[in-house]
Amino acid sequence: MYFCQQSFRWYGPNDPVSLSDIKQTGATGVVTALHHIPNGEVWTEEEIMKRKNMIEAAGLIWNAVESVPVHEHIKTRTGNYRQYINNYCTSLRNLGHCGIKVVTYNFMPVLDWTRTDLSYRMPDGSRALRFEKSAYIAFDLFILKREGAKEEYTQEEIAQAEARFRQMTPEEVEQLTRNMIAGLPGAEESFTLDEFRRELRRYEGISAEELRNNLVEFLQAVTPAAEEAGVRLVIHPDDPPIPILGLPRILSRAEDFQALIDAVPSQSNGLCLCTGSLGVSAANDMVDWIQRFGERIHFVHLRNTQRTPDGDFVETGHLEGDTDMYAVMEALLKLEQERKECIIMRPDHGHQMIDDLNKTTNPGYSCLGRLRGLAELRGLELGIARSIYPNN
Ligand code: DNO
Repeated sequence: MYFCQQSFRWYGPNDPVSLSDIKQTGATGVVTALHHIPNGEVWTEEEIMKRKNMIEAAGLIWNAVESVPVHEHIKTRTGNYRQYINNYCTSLRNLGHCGIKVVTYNFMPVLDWTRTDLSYRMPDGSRALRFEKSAYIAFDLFILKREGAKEEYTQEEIAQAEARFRQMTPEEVEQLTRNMIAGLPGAEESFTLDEFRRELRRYEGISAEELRNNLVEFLQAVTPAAEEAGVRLVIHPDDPPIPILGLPRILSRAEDFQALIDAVPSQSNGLCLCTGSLGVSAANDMVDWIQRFGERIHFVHLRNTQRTPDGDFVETGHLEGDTDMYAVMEALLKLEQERKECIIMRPDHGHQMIDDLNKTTNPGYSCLGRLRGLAELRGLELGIARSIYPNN
């Protein structure tokens, strides 16, 4: 019987969650990155092995990289992008040699992932991440003051955002600004407002079409190295799957991923199925994605969200929310039996709860919330497995 490879994300030696904490969650795999290496530079075998040995000394396995970041010059095909692509190939070869065979990346311009509130109080007293549309539009129009932004919203949206902005204290404005652009964990860059405006300018005139072409050219250049090294690249979808600050978005819908595999059929062109990111859009049916793209899915982030009719969403518990986690887990288990392969899975995000409420934690990546998520998911998996495959 093939089960998910239960894993936990680790931000490296500076993570307040230690490897021994992770060992106690029941996870067997660790998902990490060499966050100290600047974007675009080569990950040497020496640095990779240092990290790998550290993880193995704790009785765990480094099973996926999340992420080898794609330099902005590659996304925009400007500046030193050729050199960065070569470096990317070298990093993939080095990872492959060291036995790390799944590499996550994303192609979201400037921002990796976006929320307006990192400490939203849930009814049970825990804290969750949330995206509030009016606060987001207020940031765009009245804090960032992005040129041309007004044309992208309806009169009603603008009026609501204005009312929301008027209610904010200066501290709330500062907090919102920080949440939006100061870099959430995993995003390797953080910006001041002026730097951020400069970054946005890089994308002026770059349409979604052009960004997609740049992604295809990137993949055409790196998949041969990945194949040779036995590495499967998995793209992380847009989080959230809606246009952000006028930037082009190219991985929000099933058609987007279909277009990508049509353009670059290499088996190393895979998907990181993130149910929390994709599930924000009602158009994305996660079971359908699993059935449709099953052979390309090499890494799964399980997380849940609850949408409101106004376009807000909050990160709920893993088994609550709009995504039917039972159906997702059942589809995944069936896929694993068909493929005769265990797929790497991690509980994505979790609430800040219990003792973690008094600690400084990486938003979304405190220990206890994710431990709860993992415990629920592994119980769900075992329950489904026993009921549909009673003889195993
Ligand atoms: C957020 C994560 C992202 C993800 C990257 C992958 O919690 O899902 O930071 O790691 O987008 O490249």
